[in-house]
Amino acid sequence: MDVSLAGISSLLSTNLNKDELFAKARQARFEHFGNEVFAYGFNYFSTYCSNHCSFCYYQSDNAHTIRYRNSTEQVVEDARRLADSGVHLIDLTMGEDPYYQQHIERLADLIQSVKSATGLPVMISPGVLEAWQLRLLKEAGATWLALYQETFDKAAFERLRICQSFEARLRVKEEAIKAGLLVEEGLLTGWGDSCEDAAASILAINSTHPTQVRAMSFVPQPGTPLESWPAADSERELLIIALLRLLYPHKLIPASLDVEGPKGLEDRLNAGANVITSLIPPQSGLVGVASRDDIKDGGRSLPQIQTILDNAGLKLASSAGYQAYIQAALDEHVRFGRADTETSPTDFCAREHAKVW
Ligand code: SAM
Ligand code: MD0
Ligand code: SF4
Repeated sequence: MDVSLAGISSLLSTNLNKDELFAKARQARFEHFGNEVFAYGFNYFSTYCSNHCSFCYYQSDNAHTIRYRNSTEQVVEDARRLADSGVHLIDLTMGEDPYYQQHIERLADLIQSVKSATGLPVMISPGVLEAWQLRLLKEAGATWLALYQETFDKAAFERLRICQSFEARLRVKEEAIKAGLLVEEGLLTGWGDSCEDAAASILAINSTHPTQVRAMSFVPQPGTPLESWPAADSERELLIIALLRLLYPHKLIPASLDVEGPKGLEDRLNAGANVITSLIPPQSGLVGVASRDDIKDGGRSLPQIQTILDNAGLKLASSAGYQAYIQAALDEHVRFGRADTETSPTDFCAREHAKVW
């Protein structure tokens, strides 16, 4: 495969022999993971956000948005339901909600409560945080930070993530790894990005040392500047998933239920994805990020998607298998000197003080 910018860009633009590309991606997944996949429970526990991302339903200017902030009891109850359904991880996602961002101990308490109630690894998607906050959340029990750059083109980033810093968002991921967290990196596609834009981001995505990499197709949202934009053709997302698999065969790559729901799952698995994400407990009142469909009726629950896994010849990995994978990834960060060992938040802050006083 020609992995130059031109080569990847032309693969995306012509999608020639896409079935052959998908078959190669499935083979690469099999060589690293056999026929096993992982499943992530999703808990969007606060839809308050102070940001203005042009693509996002939860941006602070959107008067249409259903705003809620679930109680700790509710979050723990939903996490328990997800854990009982057999997921490998709980993903706690929020808008950049000042209630949590300005009182980070509240998020730390929430992580601790979910961790002790489920015993599962916890991914947090809190937006941009300071290094000391990341260390506090790691100490509270978080394993992952999910923070998607969307695009590695700075000018495009600034059109998508209005008034946000491209560099700051990159830096947070570096600090997260230093703090001992794993990172999930992500691309948004179908917002007007060219094949060359997408190819450049596919090649740049590994620069933040992510252990998990994703692509999501843009879904226009009511009440946002891009509401009248055409919905992305998910074909591009499938090609990106396959290319990510071939370029980074040992990484975790999501098939998100949050773009097309269960009906889009088989295609994403057949493109080489190995993590089903955005599983949401039915009747929980929880929402997705891009799609709010298929939730109430339980369409985004593990029992509902079991047939799709069977058809794809795939099965859920064991919890121990998932734990072993993430531990190996954490060990790799230490081995390559990316993660500080044994630095507590207070030691870290003392060290930062010493630098400036
Ligand atoms: N507030 C946190 C943040 O921005 O990182 C977490 C919220 S959510 C997980 C954020 C991600 O969802 C975005 O980075 C984007 O990749 C994805 N997303 C948001 N709106 C979307 C949309 N309309 N279509 C597709 N993906 C979307
Ligand atoms: C998903 N809806 O996995 C979720 C969300 C955030 N860490 C994840 C984008 O697709
Ligand atoms: Fe807020 Fe995140 Fe949505 Fe941006 S993507 S508006 S930061 S919830």
